[in-house]
Amino acid sequence: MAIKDKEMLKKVVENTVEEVKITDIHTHIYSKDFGELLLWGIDELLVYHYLVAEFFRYSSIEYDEFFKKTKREQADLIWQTLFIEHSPVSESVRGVLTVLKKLGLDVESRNLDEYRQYFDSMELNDYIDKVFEISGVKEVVMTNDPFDDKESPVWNEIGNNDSRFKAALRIDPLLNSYEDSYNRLVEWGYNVTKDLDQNSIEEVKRFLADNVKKMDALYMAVSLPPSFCIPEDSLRSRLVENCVIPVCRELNIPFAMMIGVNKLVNYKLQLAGDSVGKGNIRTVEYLCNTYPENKFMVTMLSKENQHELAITARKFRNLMIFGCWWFLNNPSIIEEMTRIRMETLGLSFIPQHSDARVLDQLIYKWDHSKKIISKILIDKYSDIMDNDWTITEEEIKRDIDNIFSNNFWEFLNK
Ligand code: HDL
Ligand code: ZN
Repeated sequence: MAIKDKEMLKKVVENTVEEVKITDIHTHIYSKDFGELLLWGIDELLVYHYLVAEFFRYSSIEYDEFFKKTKREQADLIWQTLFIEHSPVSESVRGVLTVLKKLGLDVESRNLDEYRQYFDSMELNDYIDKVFEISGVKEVVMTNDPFDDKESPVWNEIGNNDSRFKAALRIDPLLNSYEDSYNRLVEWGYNVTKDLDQNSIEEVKRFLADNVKKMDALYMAVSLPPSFCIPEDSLRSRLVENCVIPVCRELNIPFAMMIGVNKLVNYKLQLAGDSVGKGNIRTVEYLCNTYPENKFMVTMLSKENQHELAITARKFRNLMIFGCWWFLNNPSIIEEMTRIRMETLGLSFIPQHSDARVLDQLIYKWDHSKKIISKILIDKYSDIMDNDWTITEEEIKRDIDNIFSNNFWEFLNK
């Protein structure tokens, strides 16, 4: 049915975005099969590394004294500092309130123990269903690391039995510290050497293919420093061009590069200790140009990389850009990035992923982003209506299904 006026437009876009079934293409959550690796509940929400970093801005407690505390004790400290002693206005802190409100809890009570009782009463299978239902997420892609000693036994003994959880093969240790990780491959029966001779190249390819098949991984992924550069005289450059690219092409899966992480600038903050740096867009250009038969998914961590990344996506149809990653996942930046992308690429990109580390975060990360994306879509449809373009409800649903899910699956199946 044709959209008659701007009031109808607003209602249709907001309702359609509210109802859309989302494919969340990058998360750190796990299906129930992975046991304690699946984090959920109020204390995990409170000790999320985004809140830990913010907590230390107010607290003079020694880092290791904090990390020695139990999660509950850490959560108590964070609740008192970031919610009670200071108003919870930052994105990840207010996100906790969004989760509580969407779950129907009494946010006004500020009663942490009451919230704990609610989560303690939850049965995990039912709670996973509830979180997917409230957030509108239909499926998530996990981050699956064969070098993780807690995760790999699950793949070897149980496997993933929840079809809502898809796999992605994460290879940071292989690409970013081969000199340390190669001996793990030797342990696992891959005949590789530290200097990555030709036989090692073939063995690394076998390792990659074996793991993609074991996990049924949808793509291969790696996070990379701002200095990431190809071609260059380095093990990482050789591994990407001689191992990752050929195996991804052979298996017809994308290679996802997440560029711009400065690891552990403050190691005492542990997971919260990473920072950001501007990446080199020339390397993205080089890979997309040199390997036209390969598919690349790219997200960059620096705000300063976003316009050139969008322009690069205009040059290479084998490049799919995605998400407002990590330090960019703030309303002011999501709005700017999504407007740049929609004005530059139309609807041929993936606007968001949650990066959720705690199951319940799906609720707030998607609630917050859907509101912003709705607003931008209304503006863009309104602009074309001003040019007498008649848009229909069906076309709006088609577009929204595309950016929240189909663009990903169609890119995989190209
Ligand atoms: O490397 C990554 O996938 C990042 O998302 C890191 O896991 C980071 O710690 C994070 O959780 N960002 O949201
Ligand atoms: Zn991540």
